[in-house]
Amino acid sequence: MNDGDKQNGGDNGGNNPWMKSLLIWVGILAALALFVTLFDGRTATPATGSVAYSTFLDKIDAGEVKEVNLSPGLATGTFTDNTKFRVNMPALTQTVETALRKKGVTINVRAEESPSIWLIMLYNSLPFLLFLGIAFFVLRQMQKNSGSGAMGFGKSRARLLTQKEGKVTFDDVAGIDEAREELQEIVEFLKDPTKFARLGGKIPKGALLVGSPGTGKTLLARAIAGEAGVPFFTISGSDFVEMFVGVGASRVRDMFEQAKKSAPCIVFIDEIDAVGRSRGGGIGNQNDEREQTLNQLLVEMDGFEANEGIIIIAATNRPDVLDPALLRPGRFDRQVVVPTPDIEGRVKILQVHMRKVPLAPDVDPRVIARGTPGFSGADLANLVNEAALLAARRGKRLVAASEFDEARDKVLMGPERRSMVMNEDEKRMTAYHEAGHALVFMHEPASDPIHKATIIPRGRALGMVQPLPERDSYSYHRDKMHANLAVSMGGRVAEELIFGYDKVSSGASGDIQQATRLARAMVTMWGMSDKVGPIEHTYADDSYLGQGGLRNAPMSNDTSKLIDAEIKGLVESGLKRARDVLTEHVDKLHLLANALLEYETLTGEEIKRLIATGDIGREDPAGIHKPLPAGGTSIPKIRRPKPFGNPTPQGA
Ligand code: NHX
Ligand code: ZN
Repeated sequence: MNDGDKQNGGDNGGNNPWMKSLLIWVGILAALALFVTLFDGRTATPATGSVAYSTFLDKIDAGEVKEVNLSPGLATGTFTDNTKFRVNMPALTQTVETALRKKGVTINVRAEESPSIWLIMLYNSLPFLLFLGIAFFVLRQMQKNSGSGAMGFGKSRARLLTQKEGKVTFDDVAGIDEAREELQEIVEFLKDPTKFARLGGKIPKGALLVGSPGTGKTLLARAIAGEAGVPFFTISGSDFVEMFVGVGASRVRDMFEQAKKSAPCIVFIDEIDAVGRSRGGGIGNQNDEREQTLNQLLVEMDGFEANEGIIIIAATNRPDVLDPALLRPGRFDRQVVVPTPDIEGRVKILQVHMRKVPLAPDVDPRVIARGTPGFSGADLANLVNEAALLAARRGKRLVAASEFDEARDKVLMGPERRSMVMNEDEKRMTAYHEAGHALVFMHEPASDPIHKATIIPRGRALGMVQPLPERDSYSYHRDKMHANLAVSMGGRVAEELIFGYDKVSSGASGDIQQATRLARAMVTMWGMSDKVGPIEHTYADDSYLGQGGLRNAPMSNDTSKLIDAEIKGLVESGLKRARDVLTEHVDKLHLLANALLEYETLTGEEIKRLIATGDIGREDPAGIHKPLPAGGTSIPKIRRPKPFGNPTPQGA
């Protein structure tokens, strides 16, 4: 599903030249200020022809001064030999004047040179102008950032999606059939409101799409608009939130006004939790503002008549934090869960995205879907894109299964680290560790089949064995749990068996963590320990199921000890099962480890064949898989039975 192509409206400023000219003007003003300061007569010092005051006095007494022009602080004039002079004067000029009078020198007095009134005004208003300029600049910037520059502060930033901006229909929405059907009804309402009104039915005012990120909420909303053929306004909850109290509320008001003008229409509010959080939490400005915005939203939703033809669709991935008032009938009275797709859903989603990609014949969407449990629509879109990019980089014309495989590993675990320097001993250790996992897999019928085993480092792991579940499983049984405990321990046991007690490595930490979590969940959540009984002790963290969160239940010391003992017992029973298998089949362990050292990656089928016949049955044993060229693994062209697996290093 092609989620997240939210539209960006047309406004992208376009006012840069304007901004530039403003900057230029500010610059000119600053230069002018400097100029005026520099050339102001009062601060200038006379340079040429200047004489000392004492010399000037001597010249007067000697009768050598012909004419003097007096101005405050300065005297200029000519001596009797017709040379010009300039002299700085003290404030009191009385003595000089008396002396000059005595000698009969012509005295001109010049009024203080006053700059023009305009210059003074300019000079005095410069700081103010500068400030004004900057304020203007900042304001414009703010307005621009707040979306449509032409509009005011309190205007809604809802954008109208028109048909030509990539029309989406329900055909583009795959893998979430229930959600789609639920919303198809809304399309019916919009197409023929009277049909429902006639029987006294009220068209719902709002629907809330609830689902994890990337599951296709936005896409679904756009599909409704595309199908109904009505205007579709889209806005994000965070668009309402502003620093200033009241702005958000006024935006809500404006948005509804806009919507009413183009009714029937759909208003889509993405990430509504940004405004719709439960009220009354903290204190402060930010909170006041959000509350007012939310109140306004509630008021507006109550305000329009049900048959006016405006339907509000909101999306969130946190329905738990929403204010209960929003969920009341008459507002968002329909909640549509958009789940992460199941295996069938993933197949359909992959098919949608693969439409645009030239595929090699060995690509089977179902196989990819099997290997990607928990992927959302957006994750799958990303996977297809990564595979296409990879194929392009390898210079291929078609995107093959090997590219999808590599893309998936890359998305889940990071890129391969072929450049990682590993010495022979480390390689051998890794090979035996993975061979240990693989061999236990083969001898535990309840475990998933193997997709592949590899000793090519990727992400944090030096090597891994990937299982490939046949289907998404919704329940998980005791036999499989025990099998997985044994499989997890297989790596560690193989290390110990081959290299000795003292040579066991630290690398099994991931395996140990996985086994411990599984065992803890078995004891404290699933009632799989006879001694503890079917009692929930959710003191344990339940991250094994990916739900996170730590809850506390009171528990006695004895219970706590018992639980720990039972967990230990379970993990150790896995250890024993692994040890039994690997001791009995050491020959196969060597065989597998050596094959891994030689080929680096083996498929599940190859491992099976190797154990059964002593040969992996590869068409070109020396070719395709030998020291690989930069660019990555190419999986050999044999029929691959059960490719792909899940993200954990060894599986379990
Ligand atoms: C290290 N890494 O840290 C090196 C680089 C024992 C052959 N010194 O069990 O790679 O030792 O079956 C999830 C994913 C720990 C959790 C990766 C926890 C990696 C992986 C450390 C193989 N395969 N261990 C494994 C491994 C290591 C580690 C993880 C994890 C090794 C083992 C990592
Ligand atoms: Zn391991």
